[in-house]
Amino acid sequence: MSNYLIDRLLAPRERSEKPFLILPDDSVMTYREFASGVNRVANCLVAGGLVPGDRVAAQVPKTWRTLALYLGAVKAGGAFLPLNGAYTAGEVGYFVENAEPRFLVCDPAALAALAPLMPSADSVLTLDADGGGTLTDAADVCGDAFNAVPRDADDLAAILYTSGTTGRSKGAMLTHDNLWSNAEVLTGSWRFTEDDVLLHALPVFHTHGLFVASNVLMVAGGRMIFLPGFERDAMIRNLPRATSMMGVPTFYTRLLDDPRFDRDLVGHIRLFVSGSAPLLAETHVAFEERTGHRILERYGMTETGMNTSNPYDGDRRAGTVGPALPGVEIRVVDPETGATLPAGEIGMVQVRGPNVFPGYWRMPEKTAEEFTEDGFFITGDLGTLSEDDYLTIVGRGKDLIISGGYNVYPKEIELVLDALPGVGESAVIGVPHRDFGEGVVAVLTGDSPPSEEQVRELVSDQLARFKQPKKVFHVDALPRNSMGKVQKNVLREQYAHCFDKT
Ligand code: MLC
Ligand code: AMP
Repeated sequence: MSNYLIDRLLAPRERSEKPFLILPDDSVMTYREFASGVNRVANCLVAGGLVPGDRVAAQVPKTWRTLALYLGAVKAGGAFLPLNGAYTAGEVGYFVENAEPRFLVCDPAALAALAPLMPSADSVLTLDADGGGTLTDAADVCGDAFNAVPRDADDLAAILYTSGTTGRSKGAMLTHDNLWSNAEVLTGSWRFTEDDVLLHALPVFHTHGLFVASNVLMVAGGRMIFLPGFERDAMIRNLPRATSMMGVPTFYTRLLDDPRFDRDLVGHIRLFVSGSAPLLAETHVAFEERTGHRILERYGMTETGMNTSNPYDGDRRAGTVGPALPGVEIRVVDPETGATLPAGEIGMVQVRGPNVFPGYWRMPEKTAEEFTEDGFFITGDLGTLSEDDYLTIVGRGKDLIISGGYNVYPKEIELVLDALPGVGESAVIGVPHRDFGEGVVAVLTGDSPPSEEQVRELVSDQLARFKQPKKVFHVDALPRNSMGKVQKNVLREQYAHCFDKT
């Protein structure tokens, strides 16, 4: 047995002198140099006691070393567990308690707050925005050769946490083959080759930036302009030397807002991909008018990787997410009966394929609830298939807000708000936001509910900034239906324009 993912993703290029990463200071890192970095990390983790199956959690800034940590952990037989840098120590505490990682790698600035979460000082390492820290110190004195620890197609390669409708986050377990099969299919479907240069400005703690973007470029043998995040001037500066870009819709609306973003700037680009949140058809149209490019929209999830994609050749239809990718099955069913619906009817989207995860970490009941008997994953998204199998996502059966590509589950926020002094009850909704697609809004009842500013202050230890309500409203009572359920649709309508001037 070999290491399934590493053998396919990295091993073929381990000795290649071709460029892999163009770093923020414009220096170039070859595949060989990167693979050496991966090996040093793997050696360092094993020397520190990592055994196959152990988790390696990381809440670190985005640098090439973050990618090396991901693959170093996998090559050493472990599972990578990346965490959003915006999470508070309280939020990280839950993930650590739930996943029991062997190592937690964090920004040195967060060390004092996070170290107490781990059982011993030697299980905490640091990595900063310049690539320095105790992980780097330890890795740099390790050898740059490492025999990959054997791992099978069905072994765990990563755990990515997604919030749940009940407020408790669930760790989606992703296997070597989940990651490999999806990367291989996407590379072919989107025609990535070693001539490609991807402008990479997404975070690498989510499926989109970590697996879709980085894995695909490795499969193709292409290179990435690896930026620490989305910053408009850096995007404008780098677009002319890229052949492709992947982004959430906010990337596209922000670029369109910049007069420098025009046809000439993107003359060298062959492909723009959008996903993680709905791209408005009007953005698609405005983008084509400005640049001559039709954005290729695709649809995926943490639990499944990518499920559907508009075609590379052929009709990229605005407002749709395209047909199922090769090897992936999509069906739309009646949420009540489970019966497959004919084309044109709206129902629950279900997916099956090698990309679909085996389940949630240590939550067999939750896993069972979200799969059908014949092995389809119930996505929680509502959609409809056309006669020629293009999927359109029309809404969500799950109570979820997607803000700038980050998921926010209202229940998690409501549990925190309900516990604040002066609050009777709360309802959290997502309403249209020009920049983030949806913005988080809280509606509170109670004798003397806290103001918007007070809410942000009071929840700052418990909720990452992107989850905090950007607007807070006070009402005497929440609207309810005859069953006593809060009518969020009424609230969404009532506050639909509250961000219009933002
Ligand atoms: C930042 N802020 C956000 C936010 N991002 N608020 C709501 N939603 C967001 N997404 C807040 C900050 O807390 C801060 O608040 C203020 O906005 C400015 O912060 P910033 O750091 O300057 O923002 P910026 O760097 O511009 O970030 C915006 C962004 C970023 C859109 C570039 O959010 C981003 O990179 N999103 C991509 C998410 C992603 O990769 N999703 C993929 C999930 S995978 P304050 O109050 O402090 O001023 C997935 C599967 C699939 O879904 O299909 O791909
Ligand atoms: P996550 O849990 O972060 O992986 O988010 C997955 C969710 O993002 C999906 O269930 C969809 O609701 C949403 N999503 C991803 N891509 C798209 C898209 N292209 N259009 C609409 N929604 C999308």
